Amino acid sequence: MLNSVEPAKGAISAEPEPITLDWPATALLIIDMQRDFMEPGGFGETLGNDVSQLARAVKPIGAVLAAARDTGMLVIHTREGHLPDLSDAPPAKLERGAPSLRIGDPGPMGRILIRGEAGHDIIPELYPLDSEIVIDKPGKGAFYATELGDVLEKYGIENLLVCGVTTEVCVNTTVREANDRGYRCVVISDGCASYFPEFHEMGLKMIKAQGGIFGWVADSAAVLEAMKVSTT
Ligand code: TIU
Repeated sequence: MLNSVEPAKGAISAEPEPITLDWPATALLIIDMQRDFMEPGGFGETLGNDVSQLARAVKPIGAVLAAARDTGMLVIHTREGHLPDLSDAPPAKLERGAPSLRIGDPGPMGRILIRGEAGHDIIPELYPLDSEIVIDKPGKGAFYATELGDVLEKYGIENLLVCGVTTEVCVNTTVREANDRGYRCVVISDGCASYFPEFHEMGLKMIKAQGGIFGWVADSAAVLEAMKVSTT
């Protein structure tokens, strides 16, 4: 190939450049694959969104999750949501916009974006195993007001494979938080989705631009190939 460097064996073919990860120091971080965002009647739809836009991320995430489980990689799932008394929900979030239902209102899957309700839980296809870590977060970023930083330190994690929804909101916010804390983030492009396809595309571009200003972007096939080569 002209003007291109062959990636090292086991490297992920990523943009802006291939990256080789120390796999024991790598975790899979799956952001907010909750019924509230993915299914009709949840928080995402109350904001006026077409939730069917997010379905495309489920299969690629499922494939990487299966590989991570096979290799014993640390798997962390996050969920955005609030305590039933809304004490962790700032008025600025509760009052925002003109949704059809507000956070805490009763909906078809229970109270909107409230911990413990059916809509708050993770979709069955990607449901966490008992051995996996679930981080409940009140904000868009997974580090804000959570134990995520302590968990990553405890397990000696330096690198994150990041996927989930939505690309430009909770995925991007979390990647920016992680990048400032010194983690190398590889965002799985087809394992993320947005209600707005153009925001998905730009959200990924923002991460990998300027030499990877926030991290790297690779598709699930590239991540799976590197995981396979590294463990065989
Ligand atoms: N609305 C939207 O695109 N996303 C969120 O509110 N939260 C997450 O991205 N999880």
